[in-house]
Amino acid sequence: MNFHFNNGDMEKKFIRDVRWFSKKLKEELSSYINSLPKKFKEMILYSLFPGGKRIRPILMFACGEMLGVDKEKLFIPASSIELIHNYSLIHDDLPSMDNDDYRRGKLAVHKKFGEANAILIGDGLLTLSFELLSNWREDPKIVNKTINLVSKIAGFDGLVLGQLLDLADYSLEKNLKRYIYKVCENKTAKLIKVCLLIPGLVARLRNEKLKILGEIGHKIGMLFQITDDLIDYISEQNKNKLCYPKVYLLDGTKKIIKNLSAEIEKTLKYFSNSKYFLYLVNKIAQRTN
Ligand code: GRG
Repeated sequence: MNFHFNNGDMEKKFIRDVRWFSKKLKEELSSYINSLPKKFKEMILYSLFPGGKRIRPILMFACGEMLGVDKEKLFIPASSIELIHNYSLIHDDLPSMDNDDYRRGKLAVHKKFGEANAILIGDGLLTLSFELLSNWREDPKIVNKTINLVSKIAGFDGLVLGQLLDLADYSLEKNLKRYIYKVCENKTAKLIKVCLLIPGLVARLRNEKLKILGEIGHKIGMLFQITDDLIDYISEQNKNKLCYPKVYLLDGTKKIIKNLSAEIEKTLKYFSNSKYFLYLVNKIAQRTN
């Protein structure tokens, strides 16, 4: 990718946005959880703060910037997506799923507070994400469309399907490449795609442009997961896990990453003011952790 702007400034903007989002999320949540017993509040806050990279909400804001939608307007759906993402990680770490003891450099929620609490905190975050959306002060048609999209990708047309496929035997889907694509698309890409579709809806894009945005979102989502597979593979984590480098080998995987990045950059020509967005895409493609 070619960069004609100062990456340092873009990184500062990214860090500012992450801080802005995290602070505002904590404030927003307080009205929903303040009356809970201290122990329960502690578990919720532990699972969300300081949090991870916050790449999904920031991608949503950067996409909004491209379309002339202020990030304030997108704060509620961005929070909703971040809660769903965090719920999925809490459940993914459970002994019955990936059985991971650590997440983001600290004990996984089930290790810190016990398995039953981790299941319940995950369930609570998932339902809270929809409560937030239902309280979003936006055109009711856009709110309704967003709830419809988000509920689909959180369930059997997205995360849950991806996780079911991931836990199942890959012989379910005879073709190995097709199987790994489906896992990646459902487990990761669809949630990221929605992060672009929501600003598109708020900006009232016409269907053709919304479709292009969806395609970019899908490719960024695939790019994110394939890069994640590559990082895990190189660091020899999850050695037995089926992943892109296992199927396409290292060179093949790097080529897929390169091609996806180039295709995204090319399609971005349909949008103006895409500097920050492009910076994030590049950050995803080149990340090492
Ligand atoms: C429905 C329980 C359930 C799970 C759905 C999303 C998912 C399937 C499982 C989560 C585990 C996982 C490896 C998902 C793939 C997407 C991914 C790489 C998640 C990690 O996202 P980051 O790197 O996390 O954005 P941070 O910590 O930065 O927020």
